[in-house]
Amino acid sequence: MSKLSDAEIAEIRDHFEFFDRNHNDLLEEREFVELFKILAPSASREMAIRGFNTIDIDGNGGIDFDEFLEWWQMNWTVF
Ligand SMILES: [Ca+2]
Ligand SMILES: [Ca+2]
Repeated sequence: MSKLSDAEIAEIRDHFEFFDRNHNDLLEEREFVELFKILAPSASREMAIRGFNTIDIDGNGGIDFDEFLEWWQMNWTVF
């Protein structure tokens, strides 16, 4: 985690906020599916949902910024 500079974190935060369409500081499943479609256009909806469930570590139905940051640092690996 500490490997990221403030500028990098700010950039990731921008991505997060861009996809957080309803601005509740969580990426819900439908928001994540949209993000995933852009990152991995050939991936199926099932893959996106599987990824969502993996990234939502605390299982509260949304990806918060900490969860997002962790995932981002794994280079979007989920499967
Ligand atoms: Ca949201
Ligand atoms: Ca969560």
